[in-house]
Amino acid sequence: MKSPIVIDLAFATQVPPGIFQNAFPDRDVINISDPGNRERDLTGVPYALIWKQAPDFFRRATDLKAIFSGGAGVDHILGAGDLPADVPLVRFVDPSLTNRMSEWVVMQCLLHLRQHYRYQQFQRESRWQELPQPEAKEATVGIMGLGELGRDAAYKLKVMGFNVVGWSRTKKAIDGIETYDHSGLDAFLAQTDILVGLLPLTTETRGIFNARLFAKLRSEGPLGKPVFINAGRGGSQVENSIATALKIGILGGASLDVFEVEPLPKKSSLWNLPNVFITPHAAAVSDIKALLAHVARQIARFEAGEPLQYVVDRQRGY
Ligand code: NDP
Ligand code: OXD
Repeated sequence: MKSPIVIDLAFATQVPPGIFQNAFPDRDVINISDPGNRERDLTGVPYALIWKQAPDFFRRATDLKAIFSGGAGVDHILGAGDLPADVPLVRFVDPSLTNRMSEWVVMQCLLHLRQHYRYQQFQRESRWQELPQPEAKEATVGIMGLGELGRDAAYKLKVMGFNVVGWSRTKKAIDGIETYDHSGLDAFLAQTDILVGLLPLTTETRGIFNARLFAKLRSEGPLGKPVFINAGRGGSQVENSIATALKIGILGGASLDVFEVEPLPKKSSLWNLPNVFITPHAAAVSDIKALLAHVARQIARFEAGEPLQYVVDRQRGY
């Protein structure tokens, strides 16, 4: 048998039985969500696949050689005080995740472009009424975060006809898309009608989507007022500012998949504001088969002495 792997995925209770062992047929697989494994000794286990792991996880798994995140984001792991400093942390990058995210982003942009919220209201009132419908090319979508997800969303929005601009920490060259680096934020915002957040949560991005930023978006574009869409992390947005901006007309609408506190508390005013679409952190869920195949591939590379892919830069925080 090869070295064992411990799995502590918050969503493990919903996966089909046997799927973990099938993915690693030649290893002992310790699934923490199995009642028999709750107290298992994890010393000597070199690999961990985790998503919202137990608070004592790193105190128990003291001999890790590689840690795999169950998702693309790693803020949930980097925030653990007892995370071992020198163990590589690998995030999940896969077309199954990227495609799902782009589907969600394109759908939200189209819902706002085509005023779907109002048409749904009209339908409930059995009201036959047309609204002005700008074409995608008249609207500029600004994407904050041009990584694996942001770049794919940019291409697909472009295919739909949107004018797309992008902003990232370091300057990117993407065909047909005007890009800005960190210093170009204001110029980027000034032409953005639909702002899409696909940023990781770091000390730099925490609270970045706030009243000051919303006030810099293009205010008289084809949608009337700018729209804010976020599927990165809720910690990057200030929800009071979003609600206020919607109420006073700085923003004309929003689509939110991520929240400061999840699940979004029932008392949040965001649930009931007009032209707001809310999804429960479901824009791009990790496909379990694809995730396990990715981890198996990375372990095979590691054991063959090849470099791991998608290793998180701890300094940058993503
Ligand atoms: P990547 O690491 O590939 O890309 C991150 C992008 O953000 C890069 O372009 C990076 O810039 C940019 N960035 C980071 N920090 C800053 C900063 N301070 N200022 C400007 N730009 C910055 O991540 P992914 O695209 O794979 O994923 C992005 C995030 O999406 C994840 O971290 C996760 O939080 C979220 N996510 C949400 C899901 C959901 O279902 N809602 C599903 C999957 C992911 P640069 O290119 O210069 O490094
Ligand atoms: C992720 C997520 O980071 O689902 O993959 O949020």
